[in-house]
Amino acid sequence: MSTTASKRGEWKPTACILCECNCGLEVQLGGDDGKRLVRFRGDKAHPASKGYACEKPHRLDHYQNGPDRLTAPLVRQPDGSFAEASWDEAIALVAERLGAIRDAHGGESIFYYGGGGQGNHLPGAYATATRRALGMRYRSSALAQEKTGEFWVGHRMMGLSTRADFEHCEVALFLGKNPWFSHGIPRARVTLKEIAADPARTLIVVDPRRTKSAELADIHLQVKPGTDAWLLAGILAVILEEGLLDEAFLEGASGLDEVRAVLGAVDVAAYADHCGVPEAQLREVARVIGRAESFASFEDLGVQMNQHSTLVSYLHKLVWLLTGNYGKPGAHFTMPGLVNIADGRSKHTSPVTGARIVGGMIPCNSIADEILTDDPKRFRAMFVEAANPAHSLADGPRMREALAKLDFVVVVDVAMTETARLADVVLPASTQYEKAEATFFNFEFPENVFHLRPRLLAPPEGVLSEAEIHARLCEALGALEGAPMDELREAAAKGMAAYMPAFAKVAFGPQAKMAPVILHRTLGPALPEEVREGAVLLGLAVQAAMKSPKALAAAGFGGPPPLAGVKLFEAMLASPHGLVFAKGDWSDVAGTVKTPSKRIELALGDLLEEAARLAAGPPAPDATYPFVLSAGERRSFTANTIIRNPDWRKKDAEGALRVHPEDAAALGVGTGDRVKLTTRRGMATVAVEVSEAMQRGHISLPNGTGIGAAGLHGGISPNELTETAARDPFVGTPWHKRVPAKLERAEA
Ligand SMILES: Nc1nc2c(c(=O)[nH]1)N[C@H]1C(S)=C(S)[C@@H](COP(=O)(O)OP(=O)(O)OC[C@H]3O[C@@H](n4cnc5c(=O)[nH]c(N)nc54)[C@H](O)[C@@H]3O)O[C@H]1N2
Ligand SMILES: Nc1nc2c(c(=O)[nH]1)N[C@H]1C(S)=C(S)[C@@H](COP(=O)(O)OP(=O)(O)OC[C@H]3O[C@@H](n4cnc5c(=O)[nH]c(N)nc54)[C@H](O)[C@@H]3O)O[C@H]1N2
Ligand code: SF4
Ligand SMILES: [Mo]
Repeated sequence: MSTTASKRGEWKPTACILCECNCGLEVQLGGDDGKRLVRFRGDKAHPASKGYACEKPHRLDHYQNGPDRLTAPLVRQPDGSFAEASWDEAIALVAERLGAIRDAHGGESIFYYGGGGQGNHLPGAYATATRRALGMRYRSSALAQEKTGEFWVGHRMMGLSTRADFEHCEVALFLGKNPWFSHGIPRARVTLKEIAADPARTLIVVDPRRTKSAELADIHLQVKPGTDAWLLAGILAVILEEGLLDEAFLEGASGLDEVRAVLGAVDVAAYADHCGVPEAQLREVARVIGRAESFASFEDLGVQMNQHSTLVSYLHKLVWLLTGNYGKPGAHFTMPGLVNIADGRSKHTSPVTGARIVGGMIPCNSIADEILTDDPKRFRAMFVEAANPAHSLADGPRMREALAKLDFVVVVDVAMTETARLADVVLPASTQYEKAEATFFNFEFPENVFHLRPRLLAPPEGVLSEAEIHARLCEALGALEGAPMDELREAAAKGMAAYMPAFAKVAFGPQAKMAPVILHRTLGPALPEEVREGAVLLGLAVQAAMKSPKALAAAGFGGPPPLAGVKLFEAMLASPHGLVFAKGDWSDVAGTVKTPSKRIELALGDLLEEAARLAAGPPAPDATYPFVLSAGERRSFTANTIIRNPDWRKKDAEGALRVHPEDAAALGVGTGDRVKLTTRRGMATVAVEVSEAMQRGHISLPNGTGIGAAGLHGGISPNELTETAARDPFVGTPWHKRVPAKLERAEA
């Protein structure tokens, strides 16, 4: 009998999938069919969230039982419509078409996008097998429109990526981040309130808006939009000028003189003026940071999707490095993740436009350029999984044109999304509550947490997990031929002691690249149904044991790597509330720098050159488009496009445009009135919300709106207004927070 069948009223452990925190939840199933998610509570047994949850997960049933659900594979017909197909037909068609494109143009002409969103990263792990089976070389995901600049800078300065310990810091800073609504750190609201309430601790928020996080803060630096580079350069100049450096810490770093040559020369008063922050306040913040026992800092979209994004990531790191805030409690750390999701290495460029690839990802803003060209190296096909690029990438119309030009597009999703509607084949996936799921956002320290969530429900007829989809694709492509599948299955039935040696032969043989689907096919059937899709974790657990033996041993997973890995794997399967898989030690982090020189590299020549150019001041505003539009604010009821039913938004159903009272008055509009919003790329009519939180000249639209089969219900789609050319010169990240815009009163 399936243990998925549950008694009514029983609390079942799972997690929220609406932001990267993936707080542990307990859920009760109900409704007429017992398939509704009816009651929720934070899971106290979850080692990271410890019972915490915000208001959003109470509406997760809108995801599980949402509109636009896909229930059968769909195949595009000659007349342009979709027809349902059997799985055998659909898989055969995808394998045949992608196989033919590979044979004609090489696997590098097939582009992979997605692999996981806020709650699901196992598809990405299984997809590696399909990518290898087809010889696919290029891929990307949403990370390459937000985090690649930060990763790249971290890699060059320290050889690694970092996060910060807000739980224990004396001074906390949020730069272009509104954690009250967007979270991003464990138990965000509790942590923010704790810092704010403690007179010995200081909360600093840098945001042009007076956000809820800014209201809580001890110091709100209300910068002019897009001017954070001047603010940070000014803070660094004060740190250098007033000797707020941590000299002992900097003995392990190189390049201070080069940094001083550029940033020591900054005119602090002029830079304060450029960013709109009073000089005295800027100086005070430099001192508060420089004198703090510990300082934790977090940058997010407000700066990462803005002018100077990579430069800001660099200057931001310099602030906490010059003040010695790495490798001690309350400061920054690096953690032993299961998968290096924050990989900042850059070895290659994109095939057509030569865009810098970071962590293996092509900049999202370059994707359309790699397709809409006659260059023979262009992408010919795209495999999209658990992502909605037709909606989420800059310049929606151009992205749609690019998708239309491709010879073949396959989309794997739970819902009929804006992207799926443009596909040749749509493959319906089970939801994150109908299969085992997990994420690889394992950013906690010193106790690093992993949560394999058992499925809550059996999937409906006609949909499959990504594990199964990729296994079938690899089989159809002939990529599993010669693999000892029967032998492995028999070994799995006997237990891990028999399976491991049999699997080791595969792992070191020619079939190694198919390991994810081999695990699914052979180990999967031996696992409990609720956690079956976790089979791929065996490989990752063994790799983690090889990479971070000390941290795993400290969490109870010691011994030789294969044994430690199996122990960890079995614990993952048996921990429906999540587990601590690695325990770090601050004294180890202190010495951890992975640059070739084993020293922290403070001076990055290209970025110092860019910093020197700040002296010219901000660009003059565009007279035609006098407003700065931030296109994609996180609000109480936004969650990317994960929830497609607009009814889930209790407030702000339309996703109003927030406008300063004086700007609204000048236009003669009030809350609820409609305005015509025009950018260089597009035009939309949108409802206004007059908001004291805005500053003059700055307007803000939510993200994740403007979706649904019936057209644009639930607000407007922000990327109808953005353009791909507005991007960072180093890693191509979009400048969505700084879209030049014009506002007019809409005719009634
Ligand atoms: N509720 C909710 N939470 C989410 C999500 C969601 O959709 N809804 N999405 C998740 C995802 S995918 C991500 S990446 C994170 C993003 O999380 P955040 O980055 O925190 O989210 P945003 O609201 O997009 O941007 C943060 C702030 O940047 C400010 N900002 C705009 N321009 C500037 C500027 O020039 N300088 C500075 N310093 N700040 C500026 C905005 O006013 C805004 O308050 O949120 C995650 N959490
Ligand atoms: N203008 C503007 N654009 C933005 C942003 C902005 O602030 N402004 N924010 C950007 C950011 S930070 C991000 S992260 C992106 C997010 O954009 P995307 O990465 O494109 O993804 P999501 O909107 O999170 O949608 C995830 C998709 O996964 C599907 N899905 C859910 N569960 C499953 C599952 O179990 N299996 C499969 N196969 N599919 C599933 C959902 O139906 C949805 O289609 O948007 C970006 N776009
Ligand atoms: S903080 Fe994020 S993961 Fe946690 S409950 Fe809220 S939306 Fe869900
Ligand atoms: Mo994101």
